[in-house]
Amino acid sequence: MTRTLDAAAAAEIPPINDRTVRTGLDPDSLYHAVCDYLFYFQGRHPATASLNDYYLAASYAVRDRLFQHGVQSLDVLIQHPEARVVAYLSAEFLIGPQLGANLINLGIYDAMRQALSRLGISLDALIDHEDEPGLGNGGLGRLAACYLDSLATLEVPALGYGIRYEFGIFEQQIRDGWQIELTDKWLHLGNPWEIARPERAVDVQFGGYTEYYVEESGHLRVRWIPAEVVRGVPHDTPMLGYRVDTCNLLRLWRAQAVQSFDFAAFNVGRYHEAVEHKVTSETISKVLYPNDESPQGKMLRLKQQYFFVSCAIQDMMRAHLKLANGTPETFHKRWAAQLNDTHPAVAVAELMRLLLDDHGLEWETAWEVTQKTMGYTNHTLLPEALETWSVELFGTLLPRHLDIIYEINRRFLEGVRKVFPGDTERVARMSLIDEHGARYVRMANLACVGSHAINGVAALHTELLKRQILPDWVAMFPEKFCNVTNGVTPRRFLVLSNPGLTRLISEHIGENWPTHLEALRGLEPLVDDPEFRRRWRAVKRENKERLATIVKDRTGIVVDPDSLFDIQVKRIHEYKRQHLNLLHILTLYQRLKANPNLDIVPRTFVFGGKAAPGYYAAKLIIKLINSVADLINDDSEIRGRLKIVFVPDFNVTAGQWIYPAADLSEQISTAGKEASGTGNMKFSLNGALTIGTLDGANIEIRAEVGPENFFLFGLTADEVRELKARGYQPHAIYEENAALRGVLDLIASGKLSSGDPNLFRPLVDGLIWHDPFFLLADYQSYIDCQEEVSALWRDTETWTRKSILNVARMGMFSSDRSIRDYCADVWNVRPLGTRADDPS
Ligand code: 26Q
Repeated sequence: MTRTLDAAAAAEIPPINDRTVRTGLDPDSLYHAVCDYLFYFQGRHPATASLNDYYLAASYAVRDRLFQHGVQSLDVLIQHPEARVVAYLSAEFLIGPQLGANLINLGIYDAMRQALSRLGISLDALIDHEDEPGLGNGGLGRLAACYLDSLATLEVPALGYGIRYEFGIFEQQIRDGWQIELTDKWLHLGNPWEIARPERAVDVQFGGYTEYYVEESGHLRVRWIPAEVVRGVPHDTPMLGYRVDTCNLLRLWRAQAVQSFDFAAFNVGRYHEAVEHKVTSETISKVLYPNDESPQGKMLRLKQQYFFVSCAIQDMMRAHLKLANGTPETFHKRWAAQLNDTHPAVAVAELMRLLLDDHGLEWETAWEVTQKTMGYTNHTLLPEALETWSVELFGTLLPRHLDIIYEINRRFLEGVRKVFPGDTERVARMSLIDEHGARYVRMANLACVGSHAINGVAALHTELLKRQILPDWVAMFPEKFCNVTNGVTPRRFLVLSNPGLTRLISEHIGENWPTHLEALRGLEPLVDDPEFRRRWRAVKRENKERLATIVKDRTGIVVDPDSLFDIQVKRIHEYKRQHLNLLHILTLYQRLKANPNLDIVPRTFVFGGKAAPGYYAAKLIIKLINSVADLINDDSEIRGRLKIVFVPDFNVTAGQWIYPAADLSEQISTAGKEASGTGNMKFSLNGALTIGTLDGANIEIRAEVGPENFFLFGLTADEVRELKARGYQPHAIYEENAALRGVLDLIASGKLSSGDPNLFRPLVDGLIWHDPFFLLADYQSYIDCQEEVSALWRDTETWTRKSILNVARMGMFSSDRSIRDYCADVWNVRPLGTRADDPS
């Protein structure tokens, strides 16, 4: 790293932008590159190589071209020690399959297709073969991945830091209508995209106790004597931007025992004990916790959080001191760290510890550096999702950090008391420690106090965050708050996944729109062109046929591509109200049973999503979806006019063929509960119309596409609050609304659950007597709105116009816009292009 080459040796190094068999982008170079890998790296002959062999060979060939850019980007960073680098700290990165996305970003999709066809191999087959790394639960993890794509595309130097889980999110299967979880084995055929960097490993300490000692200089210092040390080994995955030279890194840490073997124990025959330490150390990066939104206070989860945060901060400090010749006092000038929710919030205490204990800074200086480094993004309004850790557990695992948190708290609360004298309740609310009964460390408060910026993920969410969750913090630090509405990458969620629409769009408005998504506005005048509308429908039709084929393969259910594809895919949660969707389906069913010749719009209802394994109510909703499917799909009286499909194992890959095939996007959460949503953006970007509540980013989507192009229903967040305050009585609605009563009675009757007539009773009783997510309150409004959907569907031309306008007006939901907002409002960083020709 610090070695210097003499001038002659340096002159001999081939230029990194050389085009050779390892780097050429034409079909011929790619063909030779794939063959080289097959022969010399994998030891295979093309004639006998398996699909996996070809997948690996093509991926390695692509990876060479990524590394070429990666080395260049690193060089640019070394040349610019003054540049600020973003560290995106996240317990989850749901990056999706890499081969197709990298080919798109490199601009060699067609070249690779041609290269492979010379070998008789279909590129599509290789792309479909890739198992995605499921290193996240849902929205938060996928957002982190979209942001890495945009950071590189905007040529902002950045690293993603997280955990290399050996087992990501479980694979979902459906048996007898119930969700079954199988372990994810994403690594079983090898991962060609990552490269391990054992030489950059760092050690992480746990447990033990702290000691005070006096330095030679007379300063009182603290020493942490840990009980356990675990090694973190970084595994790097290159993250290339779209058609640029910037290639950033996703650096994920794997836990490794410092000592693989205890010889003392082995030699006396205690074989199990000899490897026990190795096993427990390495458990840290074994498995992703599959529950989003309702954290449990498990020691292992806190170990995971501290493990990757400590690895990241140490790695950043090392780079700062060595590569950039920096000092600990200037850490914040080099690094902007973003906390993706509270999961990495212990970074505040870890950076303080490094600065105080390892580098000897004074408290005030260390605190200033820390605050200037950190930004905190909140992703939830659900009170049960706010992370806390019992003080006892926290202190057992991280004794030094607990001391530091106490000291941060002492100084901070002193400040609060000065600003609000006598307001002891406020002090109790803002304290980093919850002292109502058992004591807990409040991670959101730690993140707030340790950051210079706090943001929500959609306009409404930021407003509610300020009003409901953090009003005390707004009163004290109004300048810290800002909104950054989420976005999605149009490269993966349009260019890669919807090639038909991509071609049609580019034919009319040119090819710049994937990085200048506002340019989609250029489609607006085309709504008046009947031929364009016809072609628009032809693309959608093709995408629906593709989905119909996959649905048939996976579930055996035959669906009609001419029907309205009405789709809800997302994690299963009561607040997301998949069961409200079911109430609509059953309402249509009962209408048809009462009047078999009723003229209704044929619909295919598609559901997908995972339930947290311990969340019974969510699992029961999955069972109910499948029971409704069984009841309706084969009912001869329905004559195929309603079809219900639950697509198992919804993930990034499945999303890529589902979003392009949707006519209607279901975004029906209880207003005030969904922080933002990002699936809503992916659907709309692919030409689906949305039926939705005024929740999360739906509000901004509706404002952008125009209220006339969005199906709105339901109570607003304020109305929900008022109704709750007045005393909500769902039972009264049940009594008054005959159709609703009919549907709920049907569910409770046992007709949907022949094996167990009482199966769905708790669900129905919950709705009639409690209904915490206001399904009954929104039922009629939803049904009426769905009537409008059906009426509009019959007017094909008007529907198509609205579909085009949705796409044309999605510009603001590119994650490029989100990243520009973060750069300007949170990180104060500017792009550091390897090509300085495109300042936008
Ligand atoms: C925390 C502690 C212990 C175990 C698990 C967790 C945990 C894990 C994942 C808590 C929450 C999550 C994920 C939350 C999430 O995905 N939130 C979603 O974030 C999206 C991106 O901002 C938003 O669009 C969604 O509205 C929000 O629900």
